[in-house]
Amino acid sequence: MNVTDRIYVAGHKGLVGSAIMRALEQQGYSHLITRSSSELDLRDRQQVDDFFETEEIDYVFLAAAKVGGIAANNDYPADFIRDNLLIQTNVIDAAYRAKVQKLMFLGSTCIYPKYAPQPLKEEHLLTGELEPTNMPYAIAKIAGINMCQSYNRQYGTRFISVMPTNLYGPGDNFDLHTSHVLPALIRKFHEAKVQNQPVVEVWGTGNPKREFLHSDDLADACIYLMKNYEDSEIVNIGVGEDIAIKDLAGMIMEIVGYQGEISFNSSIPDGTPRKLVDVSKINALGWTAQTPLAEGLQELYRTFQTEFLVKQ
Ligand code: GFB
Repeated sequence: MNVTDRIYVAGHKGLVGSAIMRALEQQGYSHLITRSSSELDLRDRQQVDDFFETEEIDYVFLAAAKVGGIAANNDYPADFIRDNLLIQTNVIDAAYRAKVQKLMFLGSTCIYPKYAPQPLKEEHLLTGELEPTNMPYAIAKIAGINMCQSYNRQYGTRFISVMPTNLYGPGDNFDLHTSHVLPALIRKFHEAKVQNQPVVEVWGTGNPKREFLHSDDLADACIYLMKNYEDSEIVNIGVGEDIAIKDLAGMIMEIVGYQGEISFNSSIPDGTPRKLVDVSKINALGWTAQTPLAEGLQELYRTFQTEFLVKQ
């Protein structure tokens, strides 16, 4: 990938896409192509075909997707499977027909089987039952990975797929119903502090474990793999360490400076018990995550204050 190549970042306003944009800009890439969803509806095949026909794109980061936390996945299953299947099918197929040099598809570690052995190795995909709360999302993402592999096999394309662990960073979603756990807890503890609430509710039992990767680290890994990885097999992107939700709540409580109590609402699902990724493959390829969780959480709290609170 040369600095003058024409690079399309699909989903450039999202958590992942915006991080990839920042990293590409910093590294001097000068032909970045973007479209907002109002300019180009990726669910519309004709619009996507017209866009690829006119733009002469060399590289694609396919970071456009409908995403959300455990509640959003559970409540909007039809939207998650339909929108993701449409977006990825349209973009992958148009990229093939427009002869782009290379495309990266973003999977997720939440599409591994619910009870896969830990740490999750790339070969564990499709070896067991999925987590019910996000099965529609997982089935769409698995279809996307298989579509890239099938196109490579039949058409000789260079489409690669990566499996990021749970992400956080600038541009995160702080909506309490649709967000992931990190932004949700930052907002809940902050609001409880300023409103002097005695108790903060954390969903589930607090026992599930999750691994968290800063979106800037993910972007760095994606660009690194776009330049250095050619295989059809998926690659995990993570830090290789996880934390129980109850310990995470304790860390966030301290960062925010909240001094009340935590209550666990076990009537809300825990989701997958654990999804620690095995990062030995990406480490062996020459990439390692850099941002420690404590540092990233402090930054996310600042992001919440500067990006979210000021708009309230
Ligand atoms: O981040 P999260 O929504 O996504 O939840 P998943 C992680 C864990 O935190 C779950 C618990 O066990 C939640 O029950 N949790 C505790 C909370 N308090 C809260 C809260 O206030 N808000 C939220 N959201 N969670 C998603 C998938 O699963 O992971 C998506 O559903 C996606 O498809 C994403 O791939 C990476 O890790 O459970």
